[in-house]
Amino acid sequence: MARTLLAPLFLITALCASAETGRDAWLRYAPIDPATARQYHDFPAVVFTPGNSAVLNSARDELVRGVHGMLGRTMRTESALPGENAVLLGTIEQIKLQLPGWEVPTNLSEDGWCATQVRHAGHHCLVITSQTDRGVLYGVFELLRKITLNQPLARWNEHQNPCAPVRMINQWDNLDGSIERGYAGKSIFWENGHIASDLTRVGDYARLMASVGINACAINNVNADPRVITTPYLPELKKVAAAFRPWGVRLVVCIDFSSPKKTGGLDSFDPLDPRVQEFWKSRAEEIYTQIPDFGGFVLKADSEGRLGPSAYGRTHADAANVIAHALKPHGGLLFYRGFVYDHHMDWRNPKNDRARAAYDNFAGLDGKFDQNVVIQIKNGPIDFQVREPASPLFGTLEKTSEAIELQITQEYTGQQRHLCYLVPMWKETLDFDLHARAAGGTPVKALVAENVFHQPHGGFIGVANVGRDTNWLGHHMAMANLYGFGRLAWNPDLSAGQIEAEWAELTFGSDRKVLETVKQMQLASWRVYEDYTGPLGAGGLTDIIGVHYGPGIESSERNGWGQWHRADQQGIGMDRTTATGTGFIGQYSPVVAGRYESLKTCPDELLLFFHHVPYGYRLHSGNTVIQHIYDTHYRGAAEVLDWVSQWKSLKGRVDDQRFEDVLASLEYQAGHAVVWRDAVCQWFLKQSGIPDKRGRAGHYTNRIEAEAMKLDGYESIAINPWETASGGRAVQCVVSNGTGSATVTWQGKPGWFNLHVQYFDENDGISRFRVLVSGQVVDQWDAADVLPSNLPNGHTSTRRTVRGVALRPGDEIQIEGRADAGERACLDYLEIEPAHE
Ligand code: GCW
Repeated sequence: MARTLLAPLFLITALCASAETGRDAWLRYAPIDPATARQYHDFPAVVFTPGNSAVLNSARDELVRGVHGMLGRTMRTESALPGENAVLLGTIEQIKLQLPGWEVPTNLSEDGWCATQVRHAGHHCLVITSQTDRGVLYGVFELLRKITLNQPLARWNEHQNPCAPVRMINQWDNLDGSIERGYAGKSIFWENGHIASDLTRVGDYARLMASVGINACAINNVNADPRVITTPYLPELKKVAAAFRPWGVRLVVCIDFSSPKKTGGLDSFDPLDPRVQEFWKSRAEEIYTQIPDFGGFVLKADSEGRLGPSAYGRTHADAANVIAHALKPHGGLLFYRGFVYDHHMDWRNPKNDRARAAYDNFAGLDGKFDQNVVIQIKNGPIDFQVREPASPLFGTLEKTSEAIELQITQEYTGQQRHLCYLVPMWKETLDFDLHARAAGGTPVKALVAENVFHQPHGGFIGVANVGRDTNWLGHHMAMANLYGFGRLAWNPDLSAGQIEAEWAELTFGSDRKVLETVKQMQLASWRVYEDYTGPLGAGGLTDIIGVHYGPGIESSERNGWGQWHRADQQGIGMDRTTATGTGFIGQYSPVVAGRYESLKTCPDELLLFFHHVPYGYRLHSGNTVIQHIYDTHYRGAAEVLDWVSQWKSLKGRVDDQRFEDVLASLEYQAGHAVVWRDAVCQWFLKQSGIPDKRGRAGHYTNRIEAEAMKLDGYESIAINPWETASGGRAVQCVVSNGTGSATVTWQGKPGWFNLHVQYFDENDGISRFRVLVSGQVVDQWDAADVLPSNLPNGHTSTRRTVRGVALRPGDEIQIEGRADAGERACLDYLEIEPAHE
């Protein structure tokens, strides 16, 4: 008997015209072109789901929702096998009961799915099946993706198995609702010390995760608050698990190793103390009583001030195993982070090297970890820098499950204010052959995914840090990284281009010009970001001991954090050779080590990661190191500027809201890329004393320094670090809450010009600026952005462009600033360039 359902809420909301806010991300299900839709004319009108579980219901409802959105048809849902063509969704066992004699035509691993066409009683069935409910859901998402991408379905027979069982997101959310290294607002999980009262966004997030095959999520910071696993919090965690469950996502939490002492009433957290063992056992038991499908724990120990086994002279294996042992009876995993290093290292000792730490700490423990321990290893040996080689630890652990940790949140790559598509970077690591001790190639993707060494729990872990901002990550384009992470975790053989093409069409529709433009920007963006921020594997030149955003070239030196690039007046780079350096290269297998050790074979892009060379050293490209620094920084900044005009050409082809959002981001990025370019070029010019042979670095022909203008109410100040302001200086209002003006008289030719005003938009006030030409206001704005500093520096330096201003000789150009609260309306310079547009 047919079942009549009340129209689900989504159908009602779908009928109301809605703006494209980005909230739906790549699951928009926008109507497809009627001409293309014709190929789906025969798509069944009915969906039948023999089983009845939360996940299968999600699969069914998602199918109805997607088909409704894209094809404008509302599928009927049936509770018995219908006597007409239908889509059948169910596990293999369930489908067998419905279609006697039917056999699944292929081998499926857990979560793998199969789509197949079956004739039954004269009718045609599209069967989507799997061993698990979750796999069926994944198959439905694939079907909907195919419709969005206009791919034929009539003879769709396909199966896919995920490359690895672990496909997990980590969120670094704190219980007070803030997010460590999160750039898109407050936590969707936590507020005021508790789980958020409204978990709608959590359910939506789980849906996004499921759509790309992610099956677990850790919802609190690895710098963990020990309260999370205490009894009062369990009912709260249970609510999150319930919001995740319909989407097949398992809840995982991060723990504090000293919990037995901090919250367990013990005087010790020694992993070998039986009372401590009992503590972990009882925690696990209590959690699993409430949340039977709980995924496990993530542990950051002995790292960046977190307590760990070293407090008792115990090993990481001792620490991991005491907890893994407690989780084992319940099927839980313990993710132990390989990110262990000493952040008080003596920088004066040239043999010290943070890059060595993960290997030095873990390689010797291979074979000592319990089966349900997974070592969670960052892609590179340092810390998510814009360019790093693959961590040698991947190739070394043979008897231990390992997962690669990738950073979706752009901590060191522009914090979602800069467009930077990271999939090409991840692919380089995943495809890199470490020549480990196994037959055949051993690219990182095989080591973590295909279990070359037959370890059971390998996979992928992505640090996402989505927040409450409507579009999840704060920049529409950044969602390609979240999407791409999930797609790679499912199938690391996909190319960066394939993933980008899918994502772009799902996100923006099928307009060829839009797709082509987005593709060019996305695929170039990592290289472009690297171009204007950091050279040749030296790492990012950002403010290492601060917020990791703007330039801060010396911040990495002369401290214990170990992100040294060792740039001085003669040269730059870390000598990590075995011959004369820290010996890090010796952690790689001989083939790889040989390639990096020799200057002849070391690739340019990692030269300064492995070697210290003089500025005049000639790269394989033929350029000298110093000239490469100048050239790439100018090239990178110019490319971002070009993106602005490319994007503008899409007006009318992308919905207004996302068009304007992306345009504003790109314009900001173009300005900040100039800040980066100038900071790096100024600094290296001064250090090396070697001029830019193209005459750009240090010479800004169209620029008038604010401190050189006629000042009234403004005073000249030094900026720290000096390289983050043009000439090291800027001006600020003399009086807080006062006003100032900086004036200059135009002495060039008459014509149309663009005026670039470089000012500092701190987060401790909202100053107001006006630009006047001979008394007429040509622009005004509030400096209302919330950039990560309350000082004038490279984090806050911002560019405002006033386009198409007519200037005649003798015109007075005046910039007025009105200070507010702690922000003194600081100005760096004015740049005047002929308008070509
Ligand atoms: O890169 C560093 C980040 C820290 C982070 C740490 C880690 C959560 O700056 O914010 O701490 O890595 O990965 O543990």
